[in-house]
Amino acid sequence: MLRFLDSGESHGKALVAILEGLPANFCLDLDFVNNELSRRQCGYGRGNRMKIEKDKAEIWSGLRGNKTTGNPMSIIIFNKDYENWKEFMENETKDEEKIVIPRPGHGDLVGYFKYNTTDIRDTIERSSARETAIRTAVGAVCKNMLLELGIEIRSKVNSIGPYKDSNMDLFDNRVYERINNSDVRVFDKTTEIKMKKLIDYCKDKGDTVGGSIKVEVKGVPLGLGSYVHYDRKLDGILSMAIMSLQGIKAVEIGDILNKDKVFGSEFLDEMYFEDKKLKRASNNGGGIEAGVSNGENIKLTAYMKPIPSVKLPLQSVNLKENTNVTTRYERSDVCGVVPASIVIENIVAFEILKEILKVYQQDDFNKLKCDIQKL
Ligand code: EPS
Repeated sequence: MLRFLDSGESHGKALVAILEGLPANFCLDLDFVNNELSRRQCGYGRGNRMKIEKDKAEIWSGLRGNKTTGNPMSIIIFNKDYENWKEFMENETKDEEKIVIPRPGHGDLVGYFKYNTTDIRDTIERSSARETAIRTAVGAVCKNMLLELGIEIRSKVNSIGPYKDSNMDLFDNRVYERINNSDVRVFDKTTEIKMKKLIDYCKDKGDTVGGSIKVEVKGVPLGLGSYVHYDRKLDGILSMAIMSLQGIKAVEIGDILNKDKVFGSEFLDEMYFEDKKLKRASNNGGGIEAGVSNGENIKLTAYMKPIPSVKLPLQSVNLKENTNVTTRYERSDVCGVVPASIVIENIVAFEILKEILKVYQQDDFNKLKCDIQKL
């Protein structure tokens, strides 16, 4: 089974992961992985941390040359900012420097009580979205493999604050090029201007803003997931994985929130044969029926709340003194929706490859490729 564990603190030496269960004999393109890492670092609304880091993945095992061996793969990304935090990270915090005021919406309060810490910094270091760098690297290895199997994952920003982009075909290359060249990953230029103005406004005011992301997967074979048990349903597996991304509060599969398609007769994806090929009149179900991929594109929308580190003081508490106070400021991004779009592509890549390997059970990439090509 394909699985991974990752570790590392936001300002620690490095982020690391062990990815196990990859088939052997796949030629990995490390530049592809590093390109995903730099895509994750981009986007309007990023904070100053991204000026410090230039994320690069090193692969320390699981490859010979650039070929996978079937051995567990270890991936490492060094944190450049560690140099600035070294003293701090290697020593216990002095009492007067301990963080005891939680930010509403972050892991601060729950971490403080759950792990019985005296310093919220212990929680911040791991709950930080910095962890998404290593998760992106893991997913990018899978995404690279999926591309070789003819499966492609694309994404765009759907909305930031109240502004919504047009619903475009992500697999139209001209459309996608424009989205990839947009600082906020949208198609409409006027929407882009409005979104950027909103982010500037938030930055000046000391506030943050959320939004939503559309992801689509093309080329997924019919039959991933299963309806026989609750924990094998592909829609559940994908939404759990996306939900685990920092800040995501809802996941939509297909087009269920579309108020124009209320009735079954409007929403359901009718079938017909054309030139002996089974076709669908629509894809409102998002490519998954009864927890199983049906061969149509998988369509997902993820909804992200505003980042909890706001400069504007919010009402909070001092957990050491049991008093009412206002929050302290922690460096952060203004808007995390653009990087989340890239992270989600890679989270989905890991889950889709995992499900493919469950169905096709091949340890050799070439055999896996033959199986998929036969379909
Ligand atoms: C992030 C690194 C973090 C944050 C951000 C994402 O770095 P630092 O805490 O040093 O500024 O900028 O994390 C959050 C928004 C968060 O709430 O934790 C990154 O690498 O993407």
